[in-house]
Order: sequence, then structure tokens, then C-alpha cells
Amino acid sequence: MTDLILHHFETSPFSEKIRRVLAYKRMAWKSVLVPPMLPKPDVLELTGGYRRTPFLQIGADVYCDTALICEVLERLQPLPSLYLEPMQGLARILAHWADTTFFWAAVAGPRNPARMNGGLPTAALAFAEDRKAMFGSMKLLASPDAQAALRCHVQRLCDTLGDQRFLLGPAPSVADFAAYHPLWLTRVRHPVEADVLGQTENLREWMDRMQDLGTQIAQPFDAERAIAIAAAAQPLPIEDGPLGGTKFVDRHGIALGESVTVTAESFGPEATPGVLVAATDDHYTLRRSAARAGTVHVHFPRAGYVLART
Ligand SMILES: N[C@@H](CCC(=O)N[C@@H](CS)C(=O)NCC(=O)O)C(=O)O
Repeated sequence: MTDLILHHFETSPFSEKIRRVLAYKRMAWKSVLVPPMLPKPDVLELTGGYRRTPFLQIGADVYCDTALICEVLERLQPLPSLYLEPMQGLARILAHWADTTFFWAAVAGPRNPARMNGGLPTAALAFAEDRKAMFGSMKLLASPDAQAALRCHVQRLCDTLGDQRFLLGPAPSVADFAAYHPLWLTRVRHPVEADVLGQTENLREWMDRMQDLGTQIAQPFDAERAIAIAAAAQPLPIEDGPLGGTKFVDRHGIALGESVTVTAESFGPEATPGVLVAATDDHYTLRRSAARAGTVHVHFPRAGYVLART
């Protein structure tokens, strides 16, 4: 298998989700640290516009969004599985809830920019400005509402867990990794705000179990070498790629071969332009050319992304 290169940053919860999956599946990976805010010239060289973190690179193939990255890792290393039968549908649904509703309650509760005052250090102000631009018209809950919602969500997770080891049974699924990372942000990155976990002993023990699922087999790497790897490689033929499935599914009246953009439906308005080379039931692939990276395929999940003709 060609090397897995994860482009991520330390404090990013979505990156932590994938780092935990890689450790659980005992997969070795190369670690490229990306800036947490714009400008990100090396990121855009590979993704063509998408700036969110993390993304996974395998040669000249770039996989955006952690939901898609989990599917890719599962195909490459099926065991231990993230999608155990008979719960795989529910696991994906729960993961989607955790990556969206639950994540935003965890972020907005303790750290709503509305609570930030003018006394912030310059770097924090620049970060807040960067994120404000990413929100666009998306509205974050006000902090008290987010905190109230977070407590409800945490209680529901607690009830779902009960006395099981993981959310859907004795082994972890993609739902556990998705529910873990917003709480990791709360407990590990912002421990002073972790009282939300105060009454939830089973959830705290579950977090410890999640934390202990394997150790990282990561090798420090850098963006320049990652781009050189993309330049030296050819994108995998669609039928040979880890996402499998070549059946063209047209839901937009856009044919393969047309010039398109793919954009996140919220948070991060930057579009990736390219030529549509695959559109299956659950993902899109764009072919694009970049000055340093050469021809790359950039893959996105359908859910959560907007496809448009250019
Ligand atoms: N749905 C995306 C969300 C990714 C996301 O929002 N990541 C945050 C970091 S944890 C981000 O992109 N922040 C802005 C940035 O890194 O530039 C996923 O699952 O990958």
C-alpha cells in the first residue's frame, strides 16, 4: 500500500478523530502539520481550494472530510472494523450527528467568539477572524444555549452508553470516534470547561478506553515532500481506488467530464474546482492540475458538500 499521509494539526479535534482511528487500526502514517488558519499554500496545492483539516493524501489522491477518510481507511484495513454489522447504518448516522450538531455545541459552548473580548492576544484575534470568515452565514449558538444543548447531548450519550464498553456494543465503531473528538476538545484541550463531564462516570471511562485504543505509528514528514510524492505519482484509476464503485450517479444533471466545483455546505466557503471524474452514490472525485503537485484526484463525500457546474 502507498504511504498514508495525514495533513493535520495537533489541536484539531477532527484530526484527533482520524489519529485515533489510525491507532485503533494499527496503520502507519506520515504526519504533515498544516497551519491552523489561512494562508495555507501547501494545503491548497493539494486540495485546490478546500482548506479544512484534516485531509488524507495517498500518492496523487487526496481525500477530504473525516467521514470519507474513515471509509477509505476501512477499505484499506478492514479489521478492526469501524462499521460492524448489524449497526453500520446507525453508526454512520450517529457519527454524522456527532460531527455536526454535537461538535458545534461543544465548540460554541465554551468558546463562542461572542465571549471573546478585545483583550485577546494578536494570534488569538487573527484565529477568531479566520474562523469568522469560515462561518459565512452559518450561525453559531450563543454560548448559554450551546452549553445547555451540550449538557443534553452528553446526557444522551451517557444513556446510550449505559454499561456497554462502546456506544453501540462491545467494540468501537465510527460513532465512537466521532463522538469522542468533541469531548476530547472539551476535556483534554480545555480542561477547565470539562465539568460538563462531571456527572458522567461511564462517559469518562469510555473516553479513557478510546484514548487507549492503540498507539500512534506516525512518522514526521513535511508538506514539500508530500507534494513531491503527489507530483511523482498518478491518481489511481477510479476502479482501483479504495472507495471502489464506479457507477455514475447523476443527481444534478452534470455529466462526467464537466468542469465543476465542490464546496462544503457550511463552515469553509472555499471551493475546489476541477473536472468531475466520478460521482457515485456517496462520493465525488475531481481531477485537477496544480503547478507543483501535478495532476491529482480530490475526493469528497456527497453528504455535506455542494456540487455545482462552473
Ligand atoms: N466535516 C469536516 C470538518 C473538518 C473541520 O471543520 N475541521 C476544522 C479543524 S478541527 C477546520 O477545518 N478548521 C479550519 C482549518 O483547519 O483551516 C470533517 O469531518 O473533516
